[in-house]
Amino acid sequence: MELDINKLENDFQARIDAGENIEPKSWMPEKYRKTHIRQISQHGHSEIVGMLPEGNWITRAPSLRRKVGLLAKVQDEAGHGLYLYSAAETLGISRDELFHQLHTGKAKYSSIFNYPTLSWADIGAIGWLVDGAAIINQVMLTRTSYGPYARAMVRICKEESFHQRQGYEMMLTLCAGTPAQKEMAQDALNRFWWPSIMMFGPRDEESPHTEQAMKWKIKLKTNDELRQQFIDITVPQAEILGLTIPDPDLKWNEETGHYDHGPIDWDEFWQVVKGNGRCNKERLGARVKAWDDGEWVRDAAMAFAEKKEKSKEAKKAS
Ligand code: FAQ
Repeated sequence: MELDINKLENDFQARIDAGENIEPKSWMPEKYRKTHIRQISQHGHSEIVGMLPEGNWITRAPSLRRKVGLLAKVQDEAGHGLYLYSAAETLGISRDELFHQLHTGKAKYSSIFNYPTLSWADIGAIGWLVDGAAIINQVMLTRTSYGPYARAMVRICKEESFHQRQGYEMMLTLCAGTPAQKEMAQDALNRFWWPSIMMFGPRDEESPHTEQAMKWKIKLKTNDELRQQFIDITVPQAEILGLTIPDPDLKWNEETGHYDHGPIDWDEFWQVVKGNGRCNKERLGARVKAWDDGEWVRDAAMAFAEKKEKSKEAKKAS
């Protein structure tokens, strides 16, 4: 019997419109499957590459308490990467292929992780701003239409929210410290503000995927809507810290009920996305090295699993 593709597509869209989750064994258009592999894997890669800028400070954390907190945060990010890779695998792509795509530059990861972490205050700024931006994007994704992705996001959001508070508490401590500590916090904000608001992706009119993603309820809000939400929430937080957001055009707009902001340097964003940011080569190089160095561990694990399987079969046969 020939499958009526139009009917399948209409039924699929009707399920989405009715707010049903799509599960791995459900029929889905090939483009929906591919879009999810792209987005979920890029999200997973961001978590894994995102461990690098923070990992840079584990050995130099200023106290045992801060070191324990940072270690736990970086471990959480590894866990998020693993949930996300597992969710992507339900769409029929192997873990090896996912890594191959990252290592060859076919799959992207978030632009934000191509900026260097130059001082301890950057760790506070990443928790406050980068996790803060990630939560705004990810709370929406807990209601995305693909079941395994939506469920992974519920747990991830709880942990990200803790990370954001941890980062903000670091910033509060620095801002209540010596003038040099406050200056360090301001410098971190100066460097991480614009890259954080770029995390939400290109402007809506330059985002090729948004229209279809909204139709399929992969995205429930557009890049610009989420970016505005982040700015509106974060500006008062900066005021509490006594820090200045590095945007002279930033001002409250009574009419819209939102903050207006100055122009975003989209040329910088696309340069970073294309691989020309300050740390792109270093980040990718570190991941490729980790993969190569770990080859013997993967081989040993596979050999052990095969041996175990064979001895199970031999026992059954005897
Ligand atoms: N960086 O049409 P759109 C985290 C690409 S997790 C690099 O708008 P879409 C946790 C995009 O892929 C952070 N590339 O695309 C943490 C596409 O290129 P393609 C990651 C970007 O997919 C915290 C092209 O531009 N979060 O931070 C970026 O509808 C602290 C056109 O863009 C997620 O991945 C970018 N910023 O919307 C860890 C959330 N933006 O693929 C450690 C899930 C766009 O056609 C420490 N992802 N591009 O070659 C999403 O929500 C979406 O994929 C967007 C992009 C919103 C990122």
